Amino acid sequence: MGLLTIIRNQKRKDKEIRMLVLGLDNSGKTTIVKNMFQEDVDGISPTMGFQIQSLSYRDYTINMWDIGGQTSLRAFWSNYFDKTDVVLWVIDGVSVERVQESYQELHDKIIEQDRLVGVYLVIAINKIDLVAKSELKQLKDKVSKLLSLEEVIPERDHWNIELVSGKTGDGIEQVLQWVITREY
Ligand SMILES: Nc1nc2c(ncn2[C@@H]2O[C@H](COP(=O)(O)OP(=O)(O)OP(=O)(O)O)[C@@H](O)[C@H]2O)c(=O)[nH]1
Ligand SMILES: [Mg+2]
Repeated sequence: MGLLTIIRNQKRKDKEIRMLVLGLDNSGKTTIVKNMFQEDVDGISPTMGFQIQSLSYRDYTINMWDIGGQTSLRAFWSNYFDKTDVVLWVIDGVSVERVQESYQELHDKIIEQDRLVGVYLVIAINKIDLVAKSELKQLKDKVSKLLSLEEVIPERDHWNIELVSGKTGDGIEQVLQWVITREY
């Protein structure tokens, strides 16, 4: 292998991003990931373990780890933490009664984990196809206030909140765009 090839390969390797897709069961993680791959988003079953898929996006390869969110599976999340660059935390935007549970799990299982210090965090408020357009801003404000990320993650460029729909694909481009414009 020539030197140029080695350098080129190294560069390509450097552009790999490891992203964990986490959040409560039924929040829509698998649906969002399938949408990113332009796969059929109907008839998806709960994820019992995990699935890895690599997405080529612009110059990057995003290795996405879609992990089951059921209560019994959450104890295993930490098995996947090593070398993580980004956590995509998915919240069901229409399941108001579970937003508090989501907040609690985000805190306990992600933000307070020493092994995830410095990792970028993107929150996807999902299922916005079920929310009236006129209520979207209010929804985002409400979730942002509840999460109060500016208090726990002082670096403002380390977290972001987007409104998305895994069904229609709305907002997903913005999530990916944000992810690839971080510093790795
Ligand atoms: N209307 C609507 N439904 C959605 C959306 N995203 C997911 N769903 C539905 O929500 C349910 C759960 O979706 P999944 O993608 O399986 O959720 P998950 O977070 O992967 O769940 P676990 O694998 O159990 O952790 C399914 O019935 C999806 O069709 C969305 O953007 N809009
Ligand atoms: Mg799933």
